[in-house]
Amino acid sequence: MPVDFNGTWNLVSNDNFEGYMVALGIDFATRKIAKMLKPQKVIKQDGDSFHIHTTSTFRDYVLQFKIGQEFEEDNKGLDNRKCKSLVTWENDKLVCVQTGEKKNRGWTHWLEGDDLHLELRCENQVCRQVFKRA
Ligand code: VLP
Repeated sequence: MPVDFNGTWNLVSNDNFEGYMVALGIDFATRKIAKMLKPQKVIKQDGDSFHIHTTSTFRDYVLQFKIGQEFEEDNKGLDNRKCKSLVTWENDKLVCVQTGEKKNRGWTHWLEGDDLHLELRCENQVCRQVFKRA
């Protein structure tokens, strides 16, 4: 059975989001707002096609991709830097490498018990987020 990420997920913890945002060059005023947010993720998975909608009261971000197919990502409303992104399976983890101006940029999603985990990486910073089903 492949892992099934489908569902609506609410953020319950957000470790070192500040460090991750600083590494991305997000300005102070935006960081102050962003760290108060409790974003929700709506994930639609159909085979190897994914649609991940991250919503919040401040900004939304939509990401659509197919496993193994590199695409241009604009990061609009985040740091607005374009990068080339590639998502692959590493065992049961969804691993994204975001190649561009920022070194070591990417993220990993996985399920652990009933929780959705997301690790966000940029340069030497790692942010760890945990989501629970809405
Ligand atoms: C920018 C950094 C906060 C902070 C300012 C705006 C969207 C995996 C992947 C799918 C992400 C989320 C990245 C969040 C980086 C914020 C607005 C917060 C709400 O998720 O699920 O794109 O990369």
